[in-house]
Amino acid sequence: MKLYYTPGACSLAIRIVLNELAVAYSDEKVDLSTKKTESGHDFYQINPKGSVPALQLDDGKVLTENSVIQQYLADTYKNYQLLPEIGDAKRYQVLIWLNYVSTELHKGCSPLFNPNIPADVKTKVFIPNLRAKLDFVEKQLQHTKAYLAGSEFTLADGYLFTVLSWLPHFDIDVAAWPGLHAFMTTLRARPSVKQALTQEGLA
Ligand SMILES: N[C@@H](CCC(=O)N[C@@H](CS)C(=O)NCC(=O)O)C(=O)O
Repeated sequence: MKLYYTPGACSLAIRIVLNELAVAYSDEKVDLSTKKTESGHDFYQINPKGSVPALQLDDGKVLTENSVIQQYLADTYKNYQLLPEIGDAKRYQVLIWLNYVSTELHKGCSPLFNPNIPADVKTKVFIPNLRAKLDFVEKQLQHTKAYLAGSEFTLADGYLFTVLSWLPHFDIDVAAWPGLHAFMTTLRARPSVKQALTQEGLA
């Protein structure tokens, strides 16, 4: 397997899962501004959407879409802690949070990275919107006292860690939410996360 990634981007969530599974994989960096891979290939030939993550399987097929790649990995390697098996009601709690991180938090951050959106629109619209969603996640973490879907680390948590790690770019201090702050401290100490940060030069 080969992970196409950009350091610190949402592809970090896939690397955390790969590290949790302790499976062998290679990786290649993608420059999102030029859409070139580190070895000089046109990234659009690998993922026509031009976005990371992309996971190339050993048979050459390429999987895209972060939460789908995560489900593929957990299901393929039968890691029922990361994602409980079909038929287990807990699976859907994990998927609810995985989807929430993807569609509300990750995509709530995307406009804040967009240099074409005026600063006052970000301040008046997108930042308050994101803060409200972080308030919601804070309530959940206060409730579980641990991870998004309960007392066990699941797929949704590595993805949440990845998205929360972007907050300093928007001058949002995670310390304002005690549950999120504690979550970040716990995750930073987790071997799969530590390894991922080192692999991407972010430790
Ligand atoms: N729908 C995709 C979106 C992934 C995404 O937004 N990736 C960002 C990096 S975090 C990216 O590659 N942006 C550059 C672009 O889309 O051109 C997914 O869920 O995997």
